[in-house]
Amino acid sequence: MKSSKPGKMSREEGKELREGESSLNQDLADQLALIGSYYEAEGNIYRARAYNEAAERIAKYPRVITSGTEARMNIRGVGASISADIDEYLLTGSIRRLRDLEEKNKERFDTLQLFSGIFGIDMKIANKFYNEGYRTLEDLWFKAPLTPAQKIGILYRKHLVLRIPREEMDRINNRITEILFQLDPNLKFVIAGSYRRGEASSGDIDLLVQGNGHILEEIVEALDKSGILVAKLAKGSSQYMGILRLGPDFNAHRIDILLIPKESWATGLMHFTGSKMFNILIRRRARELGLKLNQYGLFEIDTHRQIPVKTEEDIFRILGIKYLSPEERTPNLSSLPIVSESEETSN
Ligand code: TTP
Ligand code: MG
Repeated sequence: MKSSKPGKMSREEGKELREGESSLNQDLADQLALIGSYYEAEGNIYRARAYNEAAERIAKYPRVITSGTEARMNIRGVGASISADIDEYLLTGSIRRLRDLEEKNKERFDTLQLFSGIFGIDMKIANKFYNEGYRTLEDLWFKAPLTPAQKIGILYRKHLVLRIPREEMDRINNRITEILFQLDPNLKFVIAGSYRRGEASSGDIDLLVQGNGHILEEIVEALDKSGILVAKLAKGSSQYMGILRLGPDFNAHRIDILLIPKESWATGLMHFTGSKMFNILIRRRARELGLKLNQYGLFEIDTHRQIPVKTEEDIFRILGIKYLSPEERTPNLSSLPIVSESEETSN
C-alpha cells in the first residue's frame, strides 16, 4: 500500500527497489505470498508452501514476467495452477483465488486491510500481527511491539490516506522555498513526483535536493525549526522520510527528502518525476540501446561507463526520444515518441 512504501529507504543499500519494472514481479510475488498466508491459516500446509516458495522465486526472477508459461518454464515450483494465477494477474491485475480466500476468511482479510493501511506496516507485518492475535488498532497500540514510525503511522493514519490538493502543494512549495532560500540561496531543489507532472493532487511530497553530505541534516533542521515537520519516520545519509503539516488547518502528509549528487541530478530528477510507467518505458528503451538508466545515472551495460548527462533533455537526446515535458509523462503513457532516423539527420 502506498502509505507504507517499504522500498524507499533501500536507496541507502544501493538497491533499486523503486525501479518500476522490478515492482511488477514484486507485486505478483506479494499476491502469491498472500495466497500462501491464507492457505497457511487454513492449515493447508502443502499449498501454502507451494505459493510461498513460488512467491520468493518470482521476487528474485531477473526479468519482468510476461506470462504464466514463461514463469512455469523458468521458475522452479511454478506449476499449472500458479501459472494460471499469473496469467490472470497479468491480464486483470487481480487473482480470483485470492479474492475467494479473502471472502472465506473475512475477519483475517478485514484486519489485514486495516493493519496494512498504516505507514510502516506492510502485508507481511500485518500477517505477523494477525497471527500473534492482534485484531484492532488498540491491540496494536497497547500490546504490539511497534516501531516509533509505526506508532506515528497510527496517529496520523486518517491524514496520510488523503491526497494533497494542488493548491496546498503550491503552498507547501512556497513555504519550503522560503525556508531553503534562507538556509542557502544557492541550494538547488525541486518537488518532483506527481506535483512536477502538474497533477491536480499528490499522494506525498517528493523533495529532491542537489548535494552531498551534511546538507540533509541542515535542511531537516531548518524545516523542523519552522514548525512544519511534525514527525520523523526514518533517516539515512541521503534520504529522510517524515511527515509535514502546514498548520492546524491542514492535513499532515508524507514527505521524502532525497539528496541527489550533482552528477546524478538529471537522472535522479527524471526518476523521481516519474510517472512510474514513463520510467518503465524509458528504461526499456535504454536497454534496447545497450544502456542502463536508473536514478543514479546512465551507463553503458558492457563497460559500466557512466555517460555524463546534465539535463533531462540530454537523456532524451541520447536515447533518441522526443522530449516529453513532465506533464506529458503521464501514468497511462503506452509508448515513447522515438525520433526517426530521417528526423535525426535533418536536425
Ligand atoms: P511516488 O511519490 O510514489 O509517485 P508519484 O509522485 O508519481 O505519485 P503520488 O502523487 O501518488 O505521490 O514516487 C515518485 C516517483 O518515483 C514516481 O513518479 C516514479 C518513481 N517511482 C518508480 O519509478 N517506481 C516505483 O515503484 C515508485 C514507488 C516510484
Ligand atoms: Mg509522490
